[in-house]
Amino acid sequence: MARILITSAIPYINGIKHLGNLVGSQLPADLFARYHRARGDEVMFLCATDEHGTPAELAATKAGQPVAEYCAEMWEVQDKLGKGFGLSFDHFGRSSSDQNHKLTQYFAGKLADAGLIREVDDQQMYSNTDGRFLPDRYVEGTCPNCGFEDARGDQCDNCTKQLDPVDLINPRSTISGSTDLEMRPTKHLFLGQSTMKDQLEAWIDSKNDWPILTTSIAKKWLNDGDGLQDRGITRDLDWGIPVKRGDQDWPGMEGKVFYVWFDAPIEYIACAGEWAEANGKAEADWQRWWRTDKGADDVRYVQFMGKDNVPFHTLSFPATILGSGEPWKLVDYIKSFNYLNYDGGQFSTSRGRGIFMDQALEILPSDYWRWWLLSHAPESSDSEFTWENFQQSVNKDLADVLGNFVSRVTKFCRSKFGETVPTGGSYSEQEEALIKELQEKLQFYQAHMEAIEIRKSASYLRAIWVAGNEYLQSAAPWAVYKEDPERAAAIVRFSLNLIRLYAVLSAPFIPDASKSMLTAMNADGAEWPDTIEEALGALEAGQEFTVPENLFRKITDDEREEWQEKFAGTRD
Ligand code: B3M
Ligand code: ZN
Repeated sequence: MARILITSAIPYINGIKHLGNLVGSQLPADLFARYHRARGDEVMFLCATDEHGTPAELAATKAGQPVAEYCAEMWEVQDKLGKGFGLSFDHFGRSSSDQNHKLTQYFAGKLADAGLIREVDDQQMYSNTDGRFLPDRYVEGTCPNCGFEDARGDQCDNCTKQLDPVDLINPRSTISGSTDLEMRPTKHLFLGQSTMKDQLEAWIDSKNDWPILTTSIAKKWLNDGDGLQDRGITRDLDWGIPVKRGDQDWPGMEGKVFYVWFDAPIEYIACAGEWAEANGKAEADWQRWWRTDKGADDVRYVQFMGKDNVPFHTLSFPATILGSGEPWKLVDYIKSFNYLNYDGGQFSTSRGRGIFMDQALEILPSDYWRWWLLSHAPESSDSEFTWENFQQSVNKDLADVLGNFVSRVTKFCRSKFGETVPTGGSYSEQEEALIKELQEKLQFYQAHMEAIEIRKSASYLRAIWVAGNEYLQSAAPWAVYKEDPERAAAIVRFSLNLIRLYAVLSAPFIPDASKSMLTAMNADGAEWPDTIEEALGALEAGQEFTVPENLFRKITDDEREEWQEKFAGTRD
């Protein structure tokens, strides 16, 4: 039994996430977690809300709420939507937790002890109109790297370059729009990641199995311009984790907080502490996932994220971990994603463009979305959501192939043999051939799931469904029944077993439909098959089953047009 630690990038608290966010981290991480649990591995799957920094403050101001209250409410909303999409986190934490406050301050203390933190008399952007410093997203302007005009002070969304507000061309305040900005002196802490360049580069070079998307972004910023730059890890903001050195005050840093990108990845660790507290576990129970001196040496740690988050996870966070000089678990594999676009443009939270998690669940159950999103995951390039493609995939894969198979088999059996697995007859070379075919496909399906090749996994799962449909079509028990009811009984028995098999294999992608199939087959708790042959003998003659409700319905052309129109504009 392997032990697998899985984290999804923690979504900013500033509003409901769109489907592009979902498919770039939380959903594929959930697929991987469900798969490994089904294979009998011990899994710890963690996610949380990212509650600090300018995104939280700006959103709270817009909502007219105190930021702490805004975050508490939005955590509830995101938690509920995550559950609605079947995201099976072991814990959904908050980066504002006590655990993260303590651990972030602890890491800062360790890094300072190691001589990796410098106090810098810095210049920061100050807005005369707003009467305050403007860190990170409080400033927007033109990206010096690619010329994108709406680059944010912390990062360019277009080219992923990490920025400082001072780098922007034609900077403006996002609070007031004012361009009456000046540089004012202020003191900040800088993490000396430049001194760790060689160590980081050697570590990244040792990861020759990582996706090219991950390593290419890491290498790009590792060797950008003058190489890896030291990063400011504190900010002049009210909301956040107060700057401390362990539990000691940090003279000169009063009233300042850590930079959100310093504390957010530390929340991956703190979240395990929150999990322990919420479940009455001991410190050792979470440390065995995170400390290599406390049992985490045999853990495989996999992270999921969108490509814009890669620099922070390949460079900044490892610098924190390595720099601490302590035996914290480093990531083993980083699965990163390109962007999902929406109907000819980009999904956009700030412009409310696209489909958001709450809206998606209002129109269709989560399995429909999970299937489409995962089977179209933007792995090797950006991909695009269109309503035509969504309608086509749902109607074909889910309704015509899988749903129709289940419905035909169970309804035919009920009408001819009743709601029990029929007795009699024997299997022929048709069944043997299918067993062989499915055994091969299963091997590929498993191999792609292990390798986190999501589209390929989906296409093998689809092929497994299709093979059953083709078998049913050619075995044609409804035709055979007239001449040879015993043989028809054998075909139906075999097909009912296929439903049980499909339920098990499909569960990571479409957990709700899988549950319905298992319940209908009276097979709750069915386990991942060792061999197809064995699995297809699990339901024995005489066992009762029920005909499930239609698993999937088709999306009509009228609905497609209606939704296309409804989601053409922007939400408020
Ligand atoms: N909250 C960015 C995002 O939601 C950021 C990820 C943090 S992961 C430690 O895309
Ligand atoms: Zn740029």
